[in-house]
Amino acid sequence: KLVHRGDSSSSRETTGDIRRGMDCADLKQAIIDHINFTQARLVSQATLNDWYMAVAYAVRDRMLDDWHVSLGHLRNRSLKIVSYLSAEFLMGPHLGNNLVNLGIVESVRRAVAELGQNLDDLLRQEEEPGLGNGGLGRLAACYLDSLATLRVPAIGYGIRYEFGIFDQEIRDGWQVEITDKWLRMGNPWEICRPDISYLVKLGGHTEQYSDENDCLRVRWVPGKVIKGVAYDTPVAGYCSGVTDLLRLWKSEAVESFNFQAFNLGDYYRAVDEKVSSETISKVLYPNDEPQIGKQLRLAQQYFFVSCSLQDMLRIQRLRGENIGDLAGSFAVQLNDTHPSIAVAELMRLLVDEQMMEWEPAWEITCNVMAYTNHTLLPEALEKWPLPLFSAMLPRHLEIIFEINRRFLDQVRSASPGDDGLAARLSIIDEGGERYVRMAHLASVGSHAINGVAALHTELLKETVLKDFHDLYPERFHNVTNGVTPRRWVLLSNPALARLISGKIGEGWVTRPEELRALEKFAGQPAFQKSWRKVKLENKSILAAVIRERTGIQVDPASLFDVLVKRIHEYKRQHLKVLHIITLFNRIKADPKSEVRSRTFIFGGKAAPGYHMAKLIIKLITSVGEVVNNDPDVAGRLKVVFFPDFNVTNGQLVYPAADLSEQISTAGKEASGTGNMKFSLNGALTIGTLDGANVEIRQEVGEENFFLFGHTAAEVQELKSRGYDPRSWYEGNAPLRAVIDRIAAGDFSPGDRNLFQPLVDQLLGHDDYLLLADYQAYMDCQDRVDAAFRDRDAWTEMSILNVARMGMFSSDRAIREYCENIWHAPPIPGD
Ligand code: BZD
Repeated sequence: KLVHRGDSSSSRETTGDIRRGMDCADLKQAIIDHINFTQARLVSQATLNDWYMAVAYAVRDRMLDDWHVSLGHLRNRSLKIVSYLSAEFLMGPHLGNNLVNLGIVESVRRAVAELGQNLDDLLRQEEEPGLGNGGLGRLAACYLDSLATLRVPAIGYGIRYEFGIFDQEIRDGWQVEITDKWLRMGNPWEICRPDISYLVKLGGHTEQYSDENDCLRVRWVPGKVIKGVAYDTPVAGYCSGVTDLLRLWKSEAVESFNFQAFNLGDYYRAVDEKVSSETISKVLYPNDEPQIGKQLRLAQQYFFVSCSLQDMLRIQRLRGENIGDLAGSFAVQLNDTHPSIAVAELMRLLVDEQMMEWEPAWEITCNVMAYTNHTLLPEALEKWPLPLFSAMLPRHLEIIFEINRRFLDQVRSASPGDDGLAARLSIIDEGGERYVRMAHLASVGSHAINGVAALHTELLKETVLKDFHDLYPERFHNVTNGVTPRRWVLLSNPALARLISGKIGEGWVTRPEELRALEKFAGQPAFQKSWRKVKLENKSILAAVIRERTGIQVDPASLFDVLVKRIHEYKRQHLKVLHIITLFNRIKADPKSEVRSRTFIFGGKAAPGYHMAKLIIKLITSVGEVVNNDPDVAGRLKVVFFPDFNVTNGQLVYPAADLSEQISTAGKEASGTGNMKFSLNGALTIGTLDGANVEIRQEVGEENFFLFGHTAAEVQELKSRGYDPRSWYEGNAPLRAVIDRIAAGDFSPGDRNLFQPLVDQLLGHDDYLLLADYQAYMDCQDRVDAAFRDRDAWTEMSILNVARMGMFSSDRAIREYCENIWHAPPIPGD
């Protein structure tokens, strides 16, 4: 008879000792067992991937005890569960992070070494789960890390895309998209839970009927039903003893649904049905703004929201609690409007399925939901054409009409006669073709609405959601974004982490305000020297990778000037190009002119349908081609486009930067989080007063930040006066020379028309005011050059940046959400 090895008699049931051992001998045995019994290989036959998988499983085993305990807390009625609903979780590679958070990097490194392998090789073997586009998805991942670290019971709910964000290759200077087959070699971190699955209806129509109390109710008769199956990934906190849950849904066909078709011999229709059901979670849309009104995208959103809410209702029952008390058990955070259909879906579940009355259901919904806005760009605000919406979600449209009717009644009675106001607030856009405005749905159905940086929240209140702010001022909050110092320093920059901890201890990892203690060493020559040494090593590592991936040789002693983020006109990668060409022109005019040695590193993906963004990539690589090979430049300037910027590559790039470029048009970047990762790794920032740059500059001190450009208010003012880019072009000789060079085909030999659309955009509209900020940017870059010449002063500024970045830890952000929005306390310590 088999005996359960663990302890199930005590209150703390465990898996037993056998797979928990953390010493070297235990780890070695565990790894070998997984090679033999999980990978089914002899050690002598094991591939690098087998070794990676075996180590991953051995580590995962060691996460399970904490996980079981943490999952047990989900049933603890005195604890509120945070449900973070997000269409994207950009987690980055798991192995390294889990080693860091479990505190077993060194013991696993040694065990692996004694088995004849190198841990770094195994870490490189992991294909990162790219289940997000950029900042928004990565923010969700940082927040899960902080939730677990702060011991808050939490579930991240999302979609298990079979294909994540595409891999980017650069061919002939252009971006080429390659499908991301991240599951090809298996995913050792996820656990499929076929027993946790829900049915999701789509399409069809609704019917009215009378229930047993003769109440009129509505039934949704779907055109199609699919199934969502849970795939769970443990998310370990940093030395916190808590492991939270990332639950991603995969869509499948309902076996019996189309039995009819099978029986009728219509086998092919049944097969089609299966394929189309599985399509829903097949691929991540690679659109980071503007919004695309694709039907499948709405199906994805509804699919994961419905599964997640049904799962929460199941957990509520497991807790032995009433559905009516849902708001005491769960705080649901809507990560942008992508999951905002949750407002209507929860109403449907409560009213149609739990047979609740409208008013109490609405009160629960509003108390449960909270909404984070991540963009002010009008073209990025989600809205769905009514015909598309009602064809897929007929019942939800009825519910939204009813929510809207009641809401607008209130508005009208508060402001009688103001029809304009009602039209502006309405969830339905009726000015022409009709749309459902998802930001309005989220705002009406949430008790809290937040922006992601101070400036962004203010602008949100003044512009996009002004009428909502006038109506519900108390709903508005600011929670400035943050990033986890575990992945973004401890894991990615171990040398810097060691240097810091050697000086001030390790407390900063969870209490980053302790970094302030570095201030007193900022001017100390010996410490500065060690600081520079770390940076130089990181730059050398990056230089080697750049060489390997692009063939370009760069000098680690040069200033590493880095701009990595999604490619978008508002982020102004092409303003950086104007700077490079300006320097190039100075050299061409006088080859002996003093131009400091710089390496310009770009990285980022362009949405596949965003032609201007793709052309900007081509411009960068084309300018690089000319500048890098020009004899007069003589290696002083190097331009690199680092292909396939993702979390893994970010971990290489941020620690190696001297200068962080945060140059978006003021008022356009909601927050930015790359800006924080750079500064936390000792890069100085050149930036506009946009997003979180404003607060970063406040924290690190204006003397340690290179500021330039028009403010958000000045941008508005310029535009309202009628901005004329051509006059800025004509009034500035160096600027004219730069644009003329692009237009003349100097970077596109044989094709003078190649960059014409870019030139036309700049001279004709220049929506993002590059020309208006050009001179200020050049002047500021000259100040950067001068500052970099004084190595000690630069190093001091770099140290002060790190010392003062504490507030940008995602732990601080999560504490604010917990206190001000979720009212969710941590699990009490053991
Ligand atoms: O969210 C970004 C903002 O642009 C940043 O300013 C901000 O720092 C981060 C986190 O708050 N937004 C996105 O990343 N948006 C997307 O990735 C996205 C994805 C799908 C559809 C629309 C937008």
